[in-house]
Amino acid sequence: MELYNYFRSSASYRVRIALSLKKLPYDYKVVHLVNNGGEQNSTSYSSLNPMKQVPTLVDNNFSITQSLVILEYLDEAYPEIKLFPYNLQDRIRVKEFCEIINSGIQPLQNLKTTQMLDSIFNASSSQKNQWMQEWLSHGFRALESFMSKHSKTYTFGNSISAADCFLLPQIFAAKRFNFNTDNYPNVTRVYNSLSAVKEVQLAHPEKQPDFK
Ligand SMILES: N[C@@H](CCC(=O)N[C@@H](CS)C(=O)NCC(=O)O)C(=O)O
Repeated sequence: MELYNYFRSSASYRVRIALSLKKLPYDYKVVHLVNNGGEQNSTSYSSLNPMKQVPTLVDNNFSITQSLVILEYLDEAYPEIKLFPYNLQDRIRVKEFCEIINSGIQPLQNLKTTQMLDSIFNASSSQKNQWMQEWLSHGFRALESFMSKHSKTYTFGNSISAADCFLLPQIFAAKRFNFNTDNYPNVTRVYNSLSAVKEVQLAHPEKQPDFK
C-alpha cells in the first residue's frame, strides 16, 4: 500500500492514524504542499488526485482519494480492527461527526482557501486570523455539543473509531492556528485519551519522515 501525504496535512494524518490502528504497513510517499509551487499541483500527482490535495491511498493499483472514503475502504477491505461501528445508527453517528470536520471545518482552513483570501480579497494577516478563529469556534462548538452526548473515553463511546481519526488532526490543526481548545472540555478529555495511545502517537506529524 502507498500513502501519498504530507506530515502536516490533517487529512493525511486521519489516514495515518487509521492505518496505524489497523496495523497496516505502507510506503510513505511525500507530496510537499509548499515546495515547487506545491507538489500536489503537479501534472503527475493531479492525475492521481484531481482535487490536487493529499491524501491519496493506492492499494494494489487501486487508487482512492478523500480521507473519509479511504477510511471506509480500509474498514471493508481490512475488517479485523473496525473503525466504524457495526450498529447502523452508531455508524451513522460516527460518519456525522467525521463530516462536521470533513466538510464543515477543515476546508475553511485549507491552504487553497487561505491563499485565495490573499489573492482575491487581499486579506491582511489579522483578517485571515479572524477568519480562522471564527470558523474554528463555530466548528468546535458543534464538536463539543456532539461529544457532550456521545463521548466517553473516546469521541464515540469507549472504542476508538473513525471519529477519533478525524478529531485528533483537527485539534492539531486548530493548535497550529493558535486556537485555544481548552475551552472545550470533552474535546480536551478525549484529546488526552487519544494522545496516550501508541498507534495514534506513531501517526503524529512530528514522527513522519518529511517532518521539518
Ligand atoms: N476532503 C479531502 C480534503 C483534503 C485536503 O484538503 N487536503 C489538504 C491538506 S489537509 C491539501 O492537500 N491541501 C493542498 C492545497 O490546498 O493546495 C480529504 O478528506 O481527503
